[in-house]
Amino acid sequence: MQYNSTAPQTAQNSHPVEKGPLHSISFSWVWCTLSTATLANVPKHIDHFSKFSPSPLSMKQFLDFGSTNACERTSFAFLRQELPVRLSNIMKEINLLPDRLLATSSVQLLQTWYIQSLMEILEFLHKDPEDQRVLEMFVEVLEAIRNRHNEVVPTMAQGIIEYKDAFGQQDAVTDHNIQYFLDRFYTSRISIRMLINQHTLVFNGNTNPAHPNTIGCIDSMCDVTEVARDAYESAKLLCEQYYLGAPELELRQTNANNIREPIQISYIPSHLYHMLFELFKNAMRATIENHEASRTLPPIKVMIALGGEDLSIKMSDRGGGVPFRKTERLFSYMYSTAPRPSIGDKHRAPLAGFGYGLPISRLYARYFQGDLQLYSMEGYGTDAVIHLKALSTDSVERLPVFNKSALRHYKLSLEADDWCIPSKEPLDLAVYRAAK
Ligand code: W6P
Repeated sequence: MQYNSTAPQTAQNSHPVEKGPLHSISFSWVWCTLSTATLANVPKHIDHFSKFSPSPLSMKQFLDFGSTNACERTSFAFLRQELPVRLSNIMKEINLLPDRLLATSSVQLLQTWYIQSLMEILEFLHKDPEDQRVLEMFVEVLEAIRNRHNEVVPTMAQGIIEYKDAFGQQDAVTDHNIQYFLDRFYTSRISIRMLINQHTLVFNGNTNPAHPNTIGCIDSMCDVTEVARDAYESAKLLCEQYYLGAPELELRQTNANNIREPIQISYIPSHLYHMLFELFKNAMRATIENHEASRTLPPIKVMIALGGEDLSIKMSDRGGGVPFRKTERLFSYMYSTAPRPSIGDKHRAPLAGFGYGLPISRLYARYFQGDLQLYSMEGYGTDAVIHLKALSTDSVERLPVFNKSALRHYKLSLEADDWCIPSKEPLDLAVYRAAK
């Protein structure tokens, strides 16, 4: 089974809400592909559309839209408003990044992509939804936009590297701000690609005969166990290539609703696969590196449980674990941004982590109101748990919105901590005894 991302759309109105102060974007030579008149209006458009809050869609809305009365015109009318809203909201936040990060060529390039894509969608605001050629052109433009943004994650990572190289490891506040921004930025990207994928897949007329329950990139009967086995097999191949062996998989499951039924939920198989593949790679690497001396490898144990509200997946390894103090780092973009291996770098393990794999997997889980958490016991192993919503009515997009409260996060400055700093020196109690 292939796990290509997909996504649909639904009709909903966005409601204008009061937002924080407006920030104009700065111009740069890289935007020379757009006409002067268009360029001059960019900040105006961003200001306008960022005043709307994104409209989160539920899994059920995505599914309804793609199935029964799928209406391309309605989808088109929704997207030509909603995509500019989501793009403009995050463009406002890009502009709040530290000046020295904003000024890197990577972030500048990335901004040109966002501006170009925004302007291309705005072209459709005056076009007639009843015209079939308009609808066809829209699909083509969306596909071009998706391709334009393919390299956003490594490009942004490159910007962070340039920033780190120039200014050294940053303080905790910068680190926090970058974490806050990237979580929102990548979530926004996931959601925009979801919308684009659903529209282009649903209205290109090609249903997948192997998966009749698939609507765009959503499988209304996504078999979680099957995806877990697939992810295990791919990670195992990589692992065997590099380490000449791989831990076994022990998979158990329980369906509390009906013990005989397979575990199926409405979900995006590619998102689930992405998360599980990432967790398997980490678990395998930890297991092998922790058992180099022994001849047997402890298996990776996966437990899948479906309840009335949650679908939970726990993956347990005996890879020696991570000290509690360091577990947060596994999700830190700043901390895990290392220069990309040059082409032909044979020394880099294919399983080498942690990169952006874990933080982005957590974003996938959170995107539909789930989560991904790590519980590690140093000296023993790690449990990684994915919680997803079992009901399609609970699976609603979790989207960032640019407002006053978001703005406040970026304006946080370095203040004294409100918790004491533990002294490294032992307290000299004799001083107190003498004072009595
Ligand atoms: C480890 C570190 C880690 C991260 C994610 C998943 C599993 C594991 N195991 O030792």
